[in-house]
Amino acid sequence: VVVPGGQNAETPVKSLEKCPETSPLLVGPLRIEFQDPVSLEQIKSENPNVQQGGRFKPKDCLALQKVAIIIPFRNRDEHLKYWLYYLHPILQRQQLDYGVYVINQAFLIIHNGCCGGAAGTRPLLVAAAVNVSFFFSSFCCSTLCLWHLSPPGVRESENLQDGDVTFNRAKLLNVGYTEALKEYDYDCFVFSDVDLIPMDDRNTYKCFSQPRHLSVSMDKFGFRLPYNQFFGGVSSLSKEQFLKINGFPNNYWGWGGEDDDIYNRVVSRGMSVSRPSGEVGKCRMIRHNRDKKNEPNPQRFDRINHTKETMNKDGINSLSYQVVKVEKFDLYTKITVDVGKP
Ligand code: UDH
Repeated sequence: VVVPGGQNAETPVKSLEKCPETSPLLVGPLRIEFQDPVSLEQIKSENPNVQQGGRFKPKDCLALQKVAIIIPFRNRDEHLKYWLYYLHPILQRQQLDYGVYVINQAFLIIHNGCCGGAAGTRPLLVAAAVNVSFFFSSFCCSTLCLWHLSPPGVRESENLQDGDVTFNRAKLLNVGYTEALKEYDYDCFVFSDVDLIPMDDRNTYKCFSQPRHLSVSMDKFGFRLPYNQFFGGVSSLSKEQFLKINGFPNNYWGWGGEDDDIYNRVVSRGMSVSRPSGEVGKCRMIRHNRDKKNEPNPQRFDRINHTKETMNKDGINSLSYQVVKVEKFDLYTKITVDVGKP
């Protein structure tokens, strides 16, 4: 297809053809291991076509989908390096127009008088943070003290704390969906744990006519589905599918249950879960100990019994959070957010 309007009026530009349904660049099974350390410099130099913020689109064809990859995150930098090392080459071979968004959970404490700067006149703004603010007022200068001006003439400090509040995976994924859409017109969202790596590049990180579960045969579970309704690890939903289920629940604090709630949402809206074959869906998980402040959520069993009643009011329509920082790194965009506490 030739369209007018190239570099000058006489030079027509060849418009891009759509990429094929199955990328010709795929190689199939991959060797995945976590013995040797990898560095961000190495990953960057091996992926010269990845743009700042972890963006890529194929040069020779028009990608079929615009995919935002959303990773819930806190204190897993080693895992993230392996994820970037393995996934960037795979996603490029899959000919996707994609961006990588790491949604980092932090807890923002705002108070004044920190770091010896001009003391503000406003009282402590975040009452919930008082119990830890004493600790931070002693250490903030050497840790994570951000300065900003607000309102005019009043200088406040904001302390970021990253470990003391219970983790909330599903809420971070809702944040990722919302923030990615502010940046680009994504039509597909892949939600991936930071420690899961596909072992076959035919497991395409894109969306399908039904919500998709991609991490179907994890080494951790003996390369089998642990149970039929399992929807944890890596999944994809189109924008339309995501909105049909009102996004994900915001009130699962701690480990477990939120993936089952998402499964219930999908089914209760008349959709089903699509999956690759067990062979193509093989993946490795980076072994790790249980994280601090991500203990099993004792309320999860009760909550997943009530998804149908709760999903209309708890989801993307009730999401609230505060963006603390957006950082554009070479290989990914890191969005640090305060999602509150239980
Ligand atoms: N995560 C962090 N930091 C934390 C906790 C969790 O980054 O402190 C993120 C990370 O992306 C991780 C994901 O949340 O990969 C899931 O947490 P996890 O790795 O502790 O979960 P786990 O490996 O679960 O235990 C994988 C299968 C869950 C089966 C659930 C059955 N319903």
